[in-house]
Amino acid sequence: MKKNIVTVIVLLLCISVLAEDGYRLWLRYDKISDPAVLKSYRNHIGSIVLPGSSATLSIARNELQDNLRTLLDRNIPVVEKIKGKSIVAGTPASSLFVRQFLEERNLALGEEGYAIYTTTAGGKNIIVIAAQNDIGVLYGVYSFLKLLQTQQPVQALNIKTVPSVQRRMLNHWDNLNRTVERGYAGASIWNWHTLPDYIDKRYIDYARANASIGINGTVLTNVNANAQSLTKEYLIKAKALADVFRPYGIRVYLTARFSAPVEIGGLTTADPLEPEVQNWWKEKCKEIYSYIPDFGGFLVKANSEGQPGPQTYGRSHVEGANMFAEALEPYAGIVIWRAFVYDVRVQKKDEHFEEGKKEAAGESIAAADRFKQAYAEFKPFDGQFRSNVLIQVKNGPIDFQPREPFSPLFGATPQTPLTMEFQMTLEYLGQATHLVYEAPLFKEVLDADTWAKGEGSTVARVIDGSLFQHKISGTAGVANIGNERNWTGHPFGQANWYAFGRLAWNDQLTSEEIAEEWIRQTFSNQPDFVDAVKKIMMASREAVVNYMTPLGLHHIMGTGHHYGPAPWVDNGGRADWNPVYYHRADEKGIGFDRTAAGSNAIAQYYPQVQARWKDVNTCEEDYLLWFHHVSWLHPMKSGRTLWDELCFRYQQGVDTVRWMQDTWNALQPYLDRQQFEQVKMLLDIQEKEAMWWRNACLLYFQTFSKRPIPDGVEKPDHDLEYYKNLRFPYAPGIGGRL
Ligand code: BDP
Repeated sequence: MKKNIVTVIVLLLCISVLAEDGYRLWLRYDKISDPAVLKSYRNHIGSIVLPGSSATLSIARNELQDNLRTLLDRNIPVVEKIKGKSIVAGTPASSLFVRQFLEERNLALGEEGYAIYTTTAGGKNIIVIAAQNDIGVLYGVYSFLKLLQTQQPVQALNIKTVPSVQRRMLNHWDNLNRTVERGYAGASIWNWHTLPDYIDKRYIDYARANASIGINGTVLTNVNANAQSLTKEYLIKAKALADVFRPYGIRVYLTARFSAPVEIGGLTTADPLEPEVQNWWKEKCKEIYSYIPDFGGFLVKANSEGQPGPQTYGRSHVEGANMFAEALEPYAGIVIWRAFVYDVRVQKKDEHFEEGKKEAAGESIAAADRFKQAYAEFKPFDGQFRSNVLIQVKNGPIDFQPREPFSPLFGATPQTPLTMEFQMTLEYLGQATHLVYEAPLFKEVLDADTWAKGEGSTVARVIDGSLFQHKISGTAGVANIGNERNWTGHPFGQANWYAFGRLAWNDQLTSEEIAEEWIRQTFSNQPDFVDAVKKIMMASREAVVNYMTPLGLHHIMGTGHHYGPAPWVDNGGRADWNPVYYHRADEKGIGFDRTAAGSNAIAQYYPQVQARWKDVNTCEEDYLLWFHHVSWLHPMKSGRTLWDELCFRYQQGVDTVRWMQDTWNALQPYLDRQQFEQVKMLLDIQEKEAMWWRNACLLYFQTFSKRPIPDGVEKPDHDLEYYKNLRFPYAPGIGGRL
């Protein structure tokens, strides 16, 4: 009996060790499951020739050897001499063969690009992974391993790829006490307390994961910055991380608190025009570069949501940003200055409510509209920033909503390079409990045409610098990473990290292609499984739009924590923190009039873009309530009234989640129990919350529309008061606010 119990315990332990807990991300490299594919790989891969002793080349060699061993279930020796079936990898400096190969083909691979070709050496077939620099070799190695993991043919390779954007960065909103602003996946992975002496294995695994998708920068600290991170003590800690990341091609950046010269420097002012302040930052940069010679630069949130900035001293964003730029210039560092700003004049709630009241009385239309602020503040400065300044713009004009029109700043500043800011942490899209694949959101924005220089002036071309011929380019994603075992809380959160990196490297990839790569590496190559999961992922973004904010509704989430529906909230600290400010529902209709008759925010777009949205009768329905206050009885394309359509969209969102649940449940045979159960439980929460969103929003909006919920839409199971009374004092993600 006792023996049996022991056996059971041992078995359970083995299962739990073997269980797929998500830690390995998309870098699993398990044995190729398809015997025919495995055989073909074994026939084509016989040895590794990867000379060179740099840290990066050593990593590349080890990655290749270690992972080929598990993928092919046999040892692939590292040798010096090229033979048939060799994989030859290197740069012109590390390998004569690669030098000749690149010279013959004249491939332009730039600083970080790589080529993977099937070619011949001495009449024998070999595979070459070639790059100009060591980091390109490492990228090429990960890319080659991906081909194997996704079971692609390797007989006739001719891949050549260079990144779309230069600075491909994660932004961590991590605080020094390990809380994470808008973090839903545990504590910060940076353990500042034990740095610099203790190097957590996670730091290395983090670097590997990022390098495998081409991410080459990380901002370690929250945009709501803490000056302490710039003290010597913390710089030494940051240096330890930079040392770990460097061989993986990843540079470290820090957020700079504008008032740091006062807070940690003992000065009485942080005025950017004061020589002593300028000097303080120059000395600080000198110090930083003495620890981290390849430090990327500063990310700055200034004069936004209470953060100090140049306006605190009567100076402009240009004066502030250029002060940092000058201090960083000798070291080739850059300043990434955020455009997520609020006009200081909009700080008093009463002003807004006064405007709102006037508007309701038909006296005047409120010109104030948070939508317009970033453009209004930054467009006039175009051409005035120093050449190492990038302006970082959130994808939409408000704040990471399930769907936003692209920010009108994209295309509006021909002389100023702009960085994209996406958010993987899903603050407003179900956080880490909803399955939402963001690549379609990213693509929708990147592919949008700004018309800045005629047709084809896409946001992607603004960002990659090609539209206006900028010398620097960048893209950033607010990380969804924490110390949860599987890194992102929701196992599918990993797909958003992955998709961000892949699109930063190649903005031409489709959402489907990226999903497929990720699924095959993360779960399984079984075609039926891949197809089904891809369908779930591709449907998920539209689902969240429908059950949260259909038809162009936005920012109607619970104030503060942004968890759950709260369209009724009207007592937030600032008018534009209130859902009622955004949906403007009344007896006549719903939506924010941003046409010439309203706030006229639409005028910030080029005329061809305005044409997409300016007429209530032809406006794309996905954006309708972003730009128009629309009658409840307005006829929609479906033939329904706006009210009925709204109800149907909410229901459709719920129905899609149920379809996702059914589809997932049918996939159980393909999955490890833990993987299956985890996602199943989360989808159950998602369904519950989708119903909550539908019920709460429809009941509330019905108090204005005064119309019945149409047949075919499930009736709410509680009354409006019930939903209004729900409280979430411990909702995640805000604990770390400074
Ligand atoms: C909002 C978040 C807030 C961030 C802010 C920002 O709610 O926590 O500090 O954006 O981007 O989305 O600065």
